[in-house]
Amino acid sequence: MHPWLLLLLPLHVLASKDRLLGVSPDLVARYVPTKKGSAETWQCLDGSKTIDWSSVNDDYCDCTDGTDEPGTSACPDSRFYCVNAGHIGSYIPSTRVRDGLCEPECCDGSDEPEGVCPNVCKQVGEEYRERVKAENKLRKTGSKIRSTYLAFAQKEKKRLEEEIASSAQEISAREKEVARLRDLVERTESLSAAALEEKKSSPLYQSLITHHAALKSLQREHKKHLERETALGEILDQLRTGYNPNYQDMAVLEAVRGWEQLAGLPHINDVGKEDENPDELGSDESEAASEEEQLEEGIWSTEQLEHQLDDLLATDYEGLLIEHDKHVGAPASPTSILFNLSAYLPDAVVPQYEALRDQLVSWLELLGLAQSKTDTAADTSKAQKTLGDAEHNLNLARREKEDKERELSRLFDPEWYGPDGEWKKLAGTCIEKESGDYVYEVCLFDEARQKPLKGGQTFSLGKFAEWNNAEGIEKGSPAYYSKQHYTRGAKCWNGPQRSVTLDMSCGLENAVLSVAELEKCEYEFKVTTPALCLPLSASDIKREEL
Ligand code: MAN
Repeated sequence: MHPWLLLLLPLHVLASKDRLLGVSPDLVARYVPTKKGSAETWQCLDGSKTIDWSSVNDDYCDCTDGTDEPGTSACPDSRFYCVNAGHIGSYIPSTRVRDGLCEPECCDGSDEPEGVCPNVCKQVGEEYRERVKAENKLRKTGSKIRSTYLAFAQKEKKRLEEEIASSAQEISAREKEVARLRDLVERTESLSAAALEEKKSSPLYQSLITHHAALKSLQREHKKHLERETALGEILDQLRTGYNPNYQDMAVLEAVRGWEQLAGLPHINDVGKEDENPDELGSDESEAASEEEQLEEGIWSTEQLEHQLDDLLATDYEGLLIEHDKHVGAPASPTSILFNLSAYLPDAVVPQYEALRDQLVSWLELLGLAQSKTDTAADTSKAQKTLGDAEHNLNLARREKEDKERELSRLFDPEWYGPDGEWKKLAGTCIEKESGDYVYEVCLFDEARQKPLKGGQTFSLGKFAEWNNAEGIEKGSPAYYSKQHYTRGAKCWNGPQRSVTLDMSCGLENAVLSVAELEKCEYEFKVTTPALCLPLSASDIKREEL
């Protein structure tokens, strides 16, 4: 309450001015005694008790709610109101009343006995008003810049909406194109399959297939014979090592001798004697070598037959057929006559003829009545490539549209660019500050970095995560937008991942004022921005006056 308001109070109240010490202006009207004859009584504010008016502010706590002692420290948990005439009134806990200390909140010194604390409210009030004035001036100018941010958001909304609409059109055109190309690929593929079937009926291909079948049969028979030979060899080996020479059975002896000769084995009776006559062995070896078959050029050796025949039989004959076509030239297509005709025409009409021809061919191709002059396999892969490219472009257009939709949804989202989109203008704006051995940079809504001045690794200090997440902070309130958190930066050696908190306030420029590493790898940037310069309200302007 202004001091002159006291003049309006009834006389009996003025007389008991001390009773009103520490009472806030909104409660003054309730500190009035009730008169009954010469007695004056008063009721505690919670209505729990009626006491003598003289007991108010008598430094003894009577009321359970402590309201009888607004100007002393007698009741715990009560508040003392400093009038602070010339400045702004404020409360202090009553425990700080008459403790011999001058409270900065009580510039009038009313919490202490007269003469203890000087009344400095005039000077404090003037300084305060100057400060408020400067702050208001800053906000006034800053809010003009801020309003351009709001206008920017509106333009962005329009731009994004238009771009999304045109993206949607582009996507639908691309979808149709993809569908058309997919159909074309399917048709080309079936055409190409039919053409392949046709080519397969060529005598050369048929003969190749017959050769393949014969070779495969021979391979099977060959394998069978080899197995048979091995089995017979085992039988004869048993006979050779197990027969009784004393029986002089000539048929057995001849069979053994015959087998030994065929298999290149020494006679069983001579086994173990080779060491005594090394010369003989040497001559055997040279004989064996000289017996090596001399193969005609191109004829396969046993080795090759064993190891390469399977590969040969696994040949892709259809692939060969397509390759073969390329070597010998594609068969004449229904359109080929059109291509050869120009050679017979007078030079003057050739360009018009060629233009007409190309148009006609493309119509025929479109209608599926003609194949292009290149071969069908090449057509298929060309069509597939065109389809692949079209699908890729469609996906790109879809992704672009999704990005724009995401950006639009963030535009007026309180958790992103604010309810008025005031922060959108700053998305991606990079501001920096040199501090110590580093330049600290933050690209708003993106990432913060620590760049060493003397060379070395730049560390990410984190990516934009959220606005002020402290407990009790209301989403969308000015306090909410006073802090931004950037988290999950480069891991600190033996510590957490680096992170930054931007502590932001109204300023005419987007700037980093200072940087501090409050805890190891936890940084705080003091930042100013016009986005926080809210337009002045009537009460803000009033604060300048008193
Ligand atoms: C680097 C910088 C410092 C940080 C240390 C932690 O030197 O990122 O800010 O304190 O790493 O090891």
